[in-house]
Amino acid sequence: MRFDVITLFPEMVETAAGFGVTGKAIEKNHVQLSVWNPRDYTHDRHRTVDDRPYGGGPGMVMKYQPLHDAVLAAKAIGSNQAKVVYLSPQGKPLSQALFAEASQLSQLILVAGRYEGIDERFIQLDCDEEWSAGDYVISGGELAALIVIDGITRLLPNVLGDEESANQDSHSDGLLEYPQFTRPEHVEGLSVPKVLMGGNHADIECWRLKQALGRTWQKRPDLLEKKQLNAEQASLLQQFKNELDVKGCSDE
Ligand code: 4GY
Repeated sequence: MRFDVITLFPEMVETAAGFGVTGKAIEKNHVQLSVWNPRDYTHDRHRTVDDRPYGGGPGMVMKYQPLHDAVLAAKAIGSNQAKVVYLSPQGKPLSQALFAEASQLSQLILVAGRYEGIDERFIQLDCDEEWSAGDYVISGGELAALIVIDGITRLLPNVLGDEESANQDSHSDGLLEYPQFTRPEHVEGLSVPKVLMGGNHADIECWRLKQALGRTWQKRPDLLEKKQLNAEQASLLQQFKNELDVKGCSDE
């Protein structure tokens, strides 16, 4: 899969993507990443990429033509089935499901805006979709584009090692992760749950599922409401709640 990012800050995207899982995936050619600076597609002496908003108001707006020509350049390099996505708070919220679907694409062109935004006609004419990293405002689309690149890259074949991807399967199922512990056994009077210290793998699996259900119920009840629990899951969640009641009783 190839990613192309249209950005006024190409080094920001290339540098950040060069670390960790995405960095390795690029190194090993599981993904290609190219960055395209709209400034390189201007024709005036000042390499102007922005202009004042029609109708007045504060700030500047990114001009259509440099963005359009940057997208054309990115399209010319890939196959002819590129999807063009503009990152903005007005887009469809990012999700694991959106990443899974996008991981089937051969080319994803991500457009990172700056200033007060971009000319609306570029969104209308050149973009297939608009995606949002969340209901907040950041200073430019680059960080959102990096989230997308990271989230999709880790789903591509052979990118994660065996150990990492096994974990992926069992918990991309709409539940939060179970808690993790490593040495030492005791930290500031807090010890590791006993079940994890023994080698009973069935008990450990059961405990982890119970924790995943319990934490999702505690921290993200909205996720549980969307999910239909099977009999085992419902029973484990009930156990989690019962155990909380017992521990919370001052006589225990
Ligand atoms: N949230 N999700 C987001 C954003 C701000 C274009 C400059 C977001 O994706 N992008 O907050 N972007 C950008 C939008 C103009 C500011």
